[in-house]
Amino acid sequence: MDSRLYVVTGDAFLKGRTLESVIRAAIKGGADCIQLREKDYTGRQLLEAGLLLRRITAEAGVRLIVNDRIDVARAVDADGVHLGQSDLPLQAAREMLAPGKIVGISTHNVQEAVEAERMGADYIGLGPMKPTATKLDTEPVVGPAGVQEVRRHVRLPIVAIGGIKAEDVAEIIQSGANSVAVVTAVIAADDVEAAAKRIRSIVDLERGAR
Ligand code: TZP
Ligand code: MG
Repeated sequence: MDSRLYVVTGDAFLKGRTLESVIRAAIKGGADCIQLREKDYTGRQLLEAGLLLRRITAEAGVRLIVNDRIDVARAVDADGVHLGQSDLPLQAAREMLAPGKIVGISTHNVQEAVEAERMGADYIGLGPMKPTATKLDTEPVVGPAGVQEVRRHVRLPIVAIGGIKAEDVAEIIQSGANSVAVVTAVIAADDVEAAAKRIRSIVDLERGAR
């Protein structure tokens, strides 16, 4: 599952704007994968947000991934799910999802990354790249050095995450990540489209250079 700019939702950062307007702007700026991640939503709220995101991502030809909830992913016909180390195992997700759906796994070290690849993940999230206030229970910082190390052991697409700002992106891609995933760098930006565009252009530039 190749992506270049993977934007993860966070409704605490919408600043009174609608989810629809912010995600449309992110897509316009170059986001090519959107993850619905709202830890405090009820099932019904997730379904509603998922249906909205499915409509706008389908229109734009952008992927939609649902965090944690395989049931919600199925209900909104998302392209896949993103699962953490404590969520349902990859095999269970495969059994519940239609063939061809994407399963991404959060990883924090070489061992988890190798295991995710062995189990047949479509991509790995790897992080955190830097300290972040967006997720409170993060593992220790892995950083670009961690990306380099994991790159030596897996062939899977690596989506770097955690504390990433535009100025960090070049080094992360140079270290072997395929893509960057961000919440605040795009969602909390005053100009969401411009923020997405800036990050996307750095990813494109650095990927072209290798
Ligand atoms: N998983 C690891 S760090 C993180 C997630 C969801 C939060 C990333 O948010 P931000 O604002 O891009 O640091
Ligand atoms: Mg999870």
